[in-house]
Amino acid sequence: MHLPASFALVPGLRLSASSPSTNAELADLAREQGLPDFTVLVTDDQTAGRGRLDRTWIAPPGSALAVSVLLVPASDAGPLPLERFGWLPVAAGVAMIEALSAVLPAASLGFKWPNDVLAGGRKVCGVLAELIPGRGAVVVGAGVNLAMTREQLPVASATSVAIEGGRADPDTVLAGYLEWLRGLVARYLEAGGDAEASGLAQRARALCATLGREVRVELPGGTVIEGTATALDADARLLVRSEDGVEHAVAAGDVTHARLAG
Ligand code: BT5
Repeated sequence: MHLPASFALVPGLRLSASSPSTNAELADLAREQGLPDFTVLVTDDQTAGRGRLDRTWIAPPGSALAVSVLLVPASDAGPLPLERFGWLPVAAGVAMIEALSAVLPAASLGFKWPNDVLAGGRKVCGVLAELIPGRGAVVVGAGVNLAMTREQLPVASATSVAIEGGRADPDTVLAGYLEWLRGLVARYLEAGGDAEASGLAQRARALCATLGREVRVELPGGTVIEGTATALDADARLLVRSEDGVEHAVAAGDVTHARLAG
């Protein structure tokens, strides 16, 4: 892969011909070597990609980018408190949407809370944030389908930049993503982990296709909540108001959007 703009932004970028999982590989390196903040590992051939909750992320070689970024979030006030880490994968989703808007119509892009970037209502990118316990660090991984053809789609709910009619250029998307992610996270930390003050919350709300929708949320334990997604709270949790008027704050779960009427 030829990635001049990405290397110009992140000179230490680690480009791998192949990796089982860029998240797993970067987390191992960080544990062994204590890598600096914003170390980036990229490949276009990920052979054992991970999704959330032991699910798999599948992309044939050359059809998609797998990019993982090590974040060690801290400001003058000290390390970012763990409960504020929830905004980091949201920042990754926002950054990917901003990057993809260089190659696809911005109006077709949005994200399904917490981690699916959608193009034309289908999943073009998934984000997986994995904490490195005891280090105050997190690996934020994103898989984005670029040149993937219809025949290569792993599931019917997926799409790619090429299928949506966009220019599937890895360097444009990667450099845009890294630049946006670095900027969004820096502003978030400068604001002391206050997503409203940094502007991240407003941007996320504007791009979140989940807010205002009727949703079904399956929590990791299997409990299901149905209701209206009303807001993102100060820790990036999704607030869902069920029919009985109770507001539930959801930190992790699988969201299904009900179809819009009409
Ligand atoms: C995710 O999980 O969407 C997170 C995916 C994160 C992948 C990146 S790639 C770089 C880094 N290294 C890793 O090992 N992982 C990260 P989840 O919400 O659990 O969604 C997983 C589900 O998405 C699967 O069960 C499939 O239904 C679907 N899926 C799998 N591959 C896909 C693809 N290429 N495009 C769209 N959907 C896919």
